[in-house]
Amino acid sequence: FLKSPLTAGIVGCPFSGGQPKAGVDAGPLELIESGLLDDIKALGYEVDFQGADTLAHALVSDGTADPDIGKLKKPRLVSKVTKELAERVYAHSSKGQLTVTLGGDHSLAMGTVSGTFKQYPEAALIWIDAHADINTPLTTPSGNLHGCPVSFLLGLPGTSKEEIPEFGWIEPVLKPERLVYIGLRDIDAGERKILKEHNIKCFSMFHVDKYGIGAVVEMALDHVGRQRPIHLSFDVDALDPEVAPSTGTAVRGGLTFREGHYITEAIAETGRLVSLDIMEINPSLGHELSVQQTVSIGRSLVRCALGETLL
Ligand code: HAR
Ligand code: MN
Ligand code: MN
Ligand code: MN
Repeated sequence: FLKSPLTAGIVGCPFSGGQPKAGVDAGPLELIESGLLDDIKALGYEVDFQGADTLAHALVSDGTADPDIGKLKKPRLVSKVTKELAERVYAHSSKGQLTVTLGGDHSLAMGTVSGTFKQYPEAALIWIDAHADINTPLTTPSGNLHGCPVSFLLGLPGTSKEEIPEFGWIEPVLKPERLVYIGLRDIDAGERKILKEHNIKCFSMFHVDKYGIGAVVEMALDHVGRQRPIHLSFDVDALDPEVAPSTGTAVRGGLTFREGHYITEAIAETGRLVSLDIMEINPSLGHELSVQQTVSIGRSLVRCALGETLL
């Protein structure tokens, strides 16, 4: 799917508006400053980098008020930023580049997945997370849009143009059978119902323990189909908080360092990765060592997804 010379299109998204904690918007710059671009070049990729703050202009408030819509918080801001992001991701994808989006909170996936699937309508979405992020405007307990992106991409009840015109630009590009989760362990009641109703494949931490990460990734790839382009959306809170502490909604009992990296390596091995998100690194949470450790993991996940450990 990708054109040679292999080019990584890097999109930095300093955005925190999909959740309440400040600091997650500093994730992209920390990743870049830690040397991520040189890492990627060293792997043999050309780098097309638009700046750690690619979307910064979209973040500047134009003065319009952004009151809640139902429970949803900052809906217009999230919509505006993710719409812009979708265009950026599509611009990279349509040039045959492997797009790497650095978040920012996970509401950004509304944009990344929309942009990727515009170029690759038959793609599969592999979502690595402690959370399912599949709440709808009707089920969200918090109103935080980083808990909702998948429902918009699937076009679930409550997300249609008629019901919420503010997000009318999002097309329901995703089919439930092309979506698979790994790492889940904190699911809301409404989400559980949605996952069951739509028969969405979920490998929770129970399954990772039961079958081992190697088998889980094989089953995940078999489920979505082996020939499809892959969008990998990686929320670092999928990792255990002892491994990646600097994130806004840490949940105990997550993926080990190796399990997290194994996932990215196995996806790299397929040769079908077209888009990667690294989300929810919050450099303002935890002590300096925790932050360094978390940023460093974000960076090595990108390297592994781009093939570093394939010989
Ligand atoms: N399910 C909860 C909600 O909707 C929390 C999920 C958001 N946390 C994340 N996303 N970091 O993966 O509010
Ligand atoms: Mn998430
Ligand atoms: Mn999460
Ligand atoms: Mn929860």
